[in-house]
Amino acid sequence: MKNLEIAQIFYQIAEFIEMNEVSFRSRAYNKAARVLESMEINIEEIYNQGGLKELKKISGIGQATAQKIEEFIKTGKIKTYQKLKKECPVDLEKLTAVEGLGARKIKVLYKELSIRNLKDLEKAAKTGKIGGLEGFGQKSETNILEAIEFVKAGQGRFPLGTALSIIRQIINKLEKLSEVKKISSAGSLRRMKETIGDLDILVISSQPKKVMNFFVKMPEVIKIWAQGLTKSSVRLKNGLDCDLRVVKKESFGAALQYFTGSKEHNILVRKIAKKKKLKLNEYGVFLIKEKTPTQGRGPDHEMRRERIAGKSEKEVYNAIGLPYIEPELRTNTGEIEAALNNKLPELIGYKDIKGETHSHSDWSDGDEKIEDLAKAAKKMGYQYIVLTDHAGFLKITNALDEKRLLKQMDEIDKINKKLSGIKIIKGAEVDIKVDGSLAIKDEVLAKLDFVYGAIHSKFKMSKKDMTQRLIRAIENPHLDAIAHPTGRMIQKREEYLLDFEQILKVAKKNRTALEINAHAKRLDLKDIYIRQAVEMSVKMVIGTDVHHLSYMPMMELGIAQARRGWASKKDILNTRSFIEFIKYFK
Ligand code: DGT
Ligand code: CA
Ligand code: CA
Repeated sequence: MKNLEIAQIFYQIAEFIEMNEVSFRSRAYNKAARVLESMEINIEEIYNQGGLKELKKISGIGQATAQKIEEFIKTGKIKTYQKLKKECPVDLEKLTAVEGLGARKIKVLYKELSIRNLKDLEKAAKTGKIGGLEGFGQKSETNILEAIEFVKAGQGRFPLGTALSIIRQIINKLEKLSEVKKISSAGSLRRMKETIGDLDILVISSQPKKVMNFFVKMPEVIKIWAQGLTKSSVRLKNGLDCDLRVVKKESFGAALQYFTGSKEHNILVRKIAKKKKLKLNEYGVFLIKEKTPTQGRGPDHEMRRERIAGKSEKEVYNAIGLPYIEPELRTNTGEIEAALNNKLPELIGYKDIKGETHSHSDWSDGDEKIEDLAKAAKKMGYQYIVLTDHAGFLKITNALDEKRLLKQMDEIDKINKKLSGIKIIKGAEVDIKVDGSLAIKDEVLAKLDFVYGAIHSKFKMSKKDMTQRLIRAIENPHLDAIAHPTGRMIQKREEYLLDFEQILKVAKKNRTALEINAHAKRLDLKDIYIRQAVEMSVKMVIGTDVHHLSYMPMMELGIAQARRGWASKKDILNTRSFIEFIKYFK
């Protein structure tokens, strides 16, 4: 639970440091934050077991960051952070949420225009004061205004990755109570939606009072909105709300169906039940029988209800004449029609992935050695990992040029000889230049087994030009896949303008795959695009964009994304074995 809080503080310390001195010291905090953010294990447990020493053993955590973690666990705060925050004249947290604004630019804005917060920033951008400042181009103002709108729109919702690790820790605790007979998440989180408004949990228990008491007293609860025997609602430390509902065994499936939503899906499902003269609610599916007039006179005197389903979700769906519908599909975008016609897709499963397709080592901007990446991939149960260090011209990613790429290929050969049970595939993530050409020469690209093309510069282009840029890249015979194809960052940066259908057509013709980037901050492609790709039989790969070992488990988020886009195993190329994968891209 504390992992995310500490990560958040570390990110901010990094910004504060940069604001003050623009030093490399901030890197250590960013790195540690990234590790904490994606760690599955509770950092507090690690500390309790082995103290400072154990903390420092975690790759990416050093002396300074370990000490701060210790301080936070012991005292609930980090003094350095509080001091920096107090000294800092601006609301750095809010301002850095605006895409394109980092500590350096914020410093300029403060010095020149006394901008302290979002409101100041919006005003300055609207009155045209920012354009001429150092480091700000002509279009900065419109970009800033758009970005502010984007930040405002996303407020109050949490990224799925964050919400998942929080709910798992809560479910873990509740599950251990002997009073809890069964437990499940529900709501948008169970549907694996990209962003989560609040958490919903259902349990079966015959002692709801005890369960609810435990729930509202958990240390991560900062506010109790409501406490009852069937529903309690709390706010957690990180600002997320959580609802817990206790239901009866015979209603569990019906409640799960109801509280998983989506609301739109439920409305349609209920209509279908109605047509069959059935009543569906959170307690079950009921047959409604007319009573004879002599049979009593209560409020429901002419109706009599008989429960025909409710225990499991499957039972509920089946009772109204539908097959079970996976939660990720429950959006009322055609899934019920498909279910009625027996045309539901057989979704890719969470265990179907056989290799990581997107990884960066310390040769470019990753934190890990190639060998360690391979070992971690093996631990994930994969057969292969594609090493795709940045290649091209981007300095901030420490991109490889042709010479270093060739050297790296030799290195991979050596490591592959040494390792067993895992294969490193030679790849690269090559910058796509403004004109659509690739930043690495063809003869070197030809030596690679897998080439991602990616747009990392000049995002603001007209739809026509950007589409043309990508098409030209796709038409390069050495390019195998487009990485994070739309460029969006969740709650941070909107996708660039693109004629996506056109891209799909050209991709199909050239047998070029599209990546579903599984990184929690990207999830790019979006579900609607995945569905279009599936319909047009354009193949995809899922990659987590590993920069640190802790990214690898984010594969789950990418698979969820694929499932919400109706993708089957056959649509996703890294469900294939090593040999089949290599063969496809030959
Ligand atoms: P969120 O929390 O905004 O990310 O989205 P959900 O889907 O988790 O929504 P939430 O937490 O308000 O409610 C959980 C589920 O309960 C929702 O997906 C469907 C069901 N539900 C809630 N309110 C209604 C309602 O007024 N009508 C229907 N049919 N279902 C509802
Ligand atoms: Ca919810
Ligand atoms: Ca809720």
